[in-house]
Amino acid sequence: DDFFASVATKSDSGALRGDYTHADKNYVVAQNWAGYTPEQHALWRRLYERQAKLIPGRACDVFLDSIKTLDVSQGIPQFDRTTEALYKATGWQLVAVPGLVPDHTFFEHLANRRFPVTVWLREEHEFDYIVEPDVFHDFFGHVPLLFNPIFAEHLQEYGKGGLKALKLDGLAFLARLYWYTIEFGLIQSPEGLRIYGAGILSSGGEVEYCLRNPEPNRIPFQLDRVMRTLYKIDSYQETYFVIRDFQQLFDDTAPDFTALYEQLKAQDALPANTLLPGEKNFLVA
Ligand code: HBI
Ligand code: FE
Repeated sequence: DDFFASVATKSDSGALRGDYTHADKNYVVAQNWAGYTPEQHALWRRLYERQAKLIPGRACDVFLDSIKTLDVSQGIPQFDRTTEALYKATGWQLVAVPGLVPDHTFFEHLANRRFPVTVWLREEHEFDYIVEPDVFHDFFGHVPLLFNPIFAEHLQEYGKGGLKALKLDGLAFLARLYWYTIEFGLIQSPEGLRIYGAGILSSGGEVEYCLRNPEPNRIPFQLDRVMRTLYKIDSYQETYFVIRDFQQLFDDTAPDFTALYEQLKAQDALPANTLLPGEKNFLVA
């Protein structure tokens, strides 16, 4: 269907990884945890160890507390076991998926507090960089923050917003919001800027780059500015947006976006490296 055609053009290989033949109508599959090889668990451990060395003093406290509690350093986690703890904490469940799923399906899951987690793990040669989300990106990057009640609430609202955006032809704007927060967001802390974006937290090089390199912009989160700003999918970000706290993310994205989408459709998108006159640019520590 058009989903596979659209994603096939997006992904380099011209086809989707993952086995979609057993997926149900919500693209959910069995995780088949027993099917992972010792080599795959070893690769997970090496990915985990790489990130565990990088995140102290850089990831936000919510992430650091949650990843410790999750206790998944020894191998690829069993999603159902995590769901038991997660459901008690914030009412979210993990659902195993073969890989990228159609936008509508993705939003439908989020709107019902189900987070889709890819079942396959990258190959050895993708240790440093991978195009599509794999189980390490989805689980290590995204799952820890789902234990935070405010963030969990926001992500469900984001899912509901996605279903509305599809009807309003606002998906491109909403994807930028997702990109610059859930995937590449920074957050203020008393000790300085910290990371909450999954795309950064699951990557080897961007953890250091996003906080320390003088090159990229780091500007305060402002919804319309984020939704106007283009992003890079195959290099480090040229701009990071900084929230004060998760309450701000929830509050600022709570209103209906219909009028904002109409306003944005009448404006030019901004290049990823834009810094507008008067905009505050956080200095690197
Ligand atoms: N599917 N499994 C999966 N994971 C994602 O993060 C994902 C997706 N489908 C669509 C999508 N993300 C993005 O296009 C959203 O912004 C809609
Ligand atoms: Fe992601």
